[in-house]
Amino acid sequence: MMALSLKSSMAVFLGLIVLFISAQCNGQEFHNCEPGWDYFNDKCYVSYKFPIYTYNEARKMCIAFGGTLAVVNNVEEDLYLKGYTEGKYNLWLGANDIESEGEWKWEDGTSMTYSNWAEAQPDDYQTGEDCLHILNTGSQQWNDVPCDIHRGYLCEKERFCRVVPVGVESKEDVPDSHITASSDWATDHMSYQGRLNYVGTGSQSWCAGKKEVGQWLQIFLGRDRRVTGVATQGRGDDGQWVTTYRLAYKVDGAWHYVSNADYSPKAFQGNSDRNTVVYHDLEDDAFTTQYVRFYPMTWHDHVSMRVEVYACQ
Ligand SMILES: [Ca+2]
Ligand SMILES: [Ca+2]
Ligand SMILES: [Ca+2]
Repeated sequence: MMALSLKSSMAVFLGLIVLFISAQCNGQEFHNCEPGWDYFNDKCYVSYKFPIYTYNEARKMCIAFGGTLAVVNNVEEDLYLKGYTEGKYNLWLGANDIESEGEWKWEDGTSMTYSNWAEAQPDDYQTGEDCLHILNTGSQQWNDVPCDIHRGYLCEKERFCRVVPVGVESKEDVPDSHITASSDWATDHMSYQGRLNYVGTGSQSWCAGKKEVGQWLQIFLGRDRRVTGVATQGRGDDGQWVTTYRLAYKVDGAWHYVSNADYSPKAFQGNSDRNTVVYHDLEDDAFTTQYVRFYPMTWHDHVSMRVEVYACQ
């Protein structure tokens, strides 16, 4: 009896672990590389081939893109990166020995465990050569060259984006003051009641003050976030919901719609009942912003909705 109960508690314990792990996995979604970036071995790469950047300028470009100059970790990656030279472009890679002559360090702070120097390199030739480029000729091996000459470059960045709700529902990073609207129906039908799954006092959703196109519900994210998805829901305590909407975001003071290929604003399918959550993965339409707006275009009975925004953690 003892043995059996021990065994069954073990089974429950293991079952819980499995549940926990699968919940963890279901809570994450992984995105591939952004448009313009190439995927290889779980990383994303982009190149700029024309020789107009110093090492430091190229370095800054890659950082601005959210990555670093390419850090070559192994022979597979090295072989892959050679392809970008096309046999004619010398490209910066992310390593230098600026700090201490002869001690090569990658841009991610790691020391150089894998290397593929061309014969007689690195030679710190003449006035000194402290930056690494991949040679366009021969076997496309590596050479140290002066950091202020002009080259193209290779950037690398992480592929994965762990998608999480920004906190409209949980209120964690989105206080009431971050949820605003073009208009509100009444003091108990406010924008901040537009949180996904809101069931508090007043209407169980934001209700616009006007049943008109042009109304919006805005979420201020508090900082730049890579927005990858949105979800909407109808009004919980009444038969009102938004059936289609547009999505806009602010960059450098200007609003942009998420658009179709012909630049017309994309129409997102909204809701068809009070409580079902309709989620949209933005995929290649993902954008980086601090402000997201939902613009209801069509609705059932009233412009009423609850929302969540999803972004890379
Ligand atoms: Ca790498
Ligand atoms: Ca050197
Ligand atoms: Ca050299």
